[in-house]
Amino acid sequence: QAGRRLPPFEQRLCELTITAYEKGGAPPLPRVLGEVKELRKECIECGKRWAAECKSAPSARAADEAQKLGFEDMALLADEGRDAVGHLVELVKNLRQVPVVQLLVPSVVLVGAPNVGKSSIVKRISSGEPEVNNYPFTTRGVTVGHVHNPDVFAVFGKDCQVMDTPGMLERADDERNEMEELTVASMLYLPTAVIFVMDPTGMSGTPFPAQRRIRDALRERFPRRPWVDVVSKADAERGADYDAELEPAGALHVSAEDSTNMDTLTGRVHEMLGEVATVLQQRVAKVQEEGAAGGEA
Ligand SMILES: Nc1nc2c(ncn2[C@@H]2O[C@H](COP(=O)(O)OP(=O)(O)OP(=O)(O)O)[C@@H](O)[C@H]2O)c(=O)[nH]1
Ligand SMILES: [Mg+2]
Repeated sequence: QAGRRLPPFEQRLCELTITAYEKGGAPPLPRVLGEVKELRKECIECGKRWAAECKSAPSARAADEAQKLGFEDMALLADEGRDAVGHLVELVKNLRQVPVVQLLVPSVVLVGAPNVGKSSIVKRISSGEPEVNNYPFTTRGVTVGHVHNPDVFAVFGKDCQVMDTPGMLERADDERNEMEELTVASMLYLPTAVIFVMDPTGMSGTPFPAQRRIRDALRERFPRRPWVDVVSKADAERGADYDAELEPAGALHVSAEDSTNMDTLTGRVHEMLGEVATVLQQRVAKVQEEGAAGGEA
């Protein structure tokens, strides 16, 4: 319920956390909430009943006795509801672990199959030491760093975010697991540019042609996003399934290991952040205008 008042990205994170909690064997949230609501009602009724009993007791001693029985009754009720309340408490713990990302600063996300070198690139292009965010619904940490862009800073008063995503696998959208849902949600709801990373070495475990198909499917879904294609691990040998023909046009060959083309990539990142900032500024202005118009009406 409350989730519906959150910004869409955070709403999605809540949903994914709840889904993962239910998948872990907990009963469905609506049932838990129903049980807790019922328990609350019963507790209030029980309390009122015994309070009335105390009030109309013929003697102080009888009132004491009624109070004692009332407490026992309440304790029984609380015991009956222990499981439901326990589930709710556990879920709240999980929700509190969801990391907070800035929703209104220009960001760059690195997307690609698992193990292609995304986090290594985040580390190379971030200023300072990136943090690792852990989401309750995926076992993969998400590396979050920052890039200082003076123009963006002048407008937003904040550094831009650079983060990797938990990775994409090749399969249909309706089969995506939570780690992929998080990747898609980041792109859908955050003001992002994209660095798509493909690993040509065969070390990542996803064949090069499959990586290209993942890339094309995503590009088709987000055709206007500021985007740069990157082929990683330029310092290493190409794998058997690598085919130069399968590289997206204009792909940048980089290495986090020996810094090949890291400066060029950083330059591209700043350009893209500028583009994202422009779009974001327009969006913020529009929301403010609508807010002002709403206020006058
Ligand atoms: N030779 C070489 N190896 C690299 C390079 N970048 C990353 N690696 C290696 O590739 C592996 C995966 O790198 P990560 O940066 O963790 O990849 P990732 O895409 O973030 O992986 P996940 O978060 O697990 O999906 C690690 O063993 C790295 O050491 C590179 O430029 N050259
Ligand atoms: Mg990573």
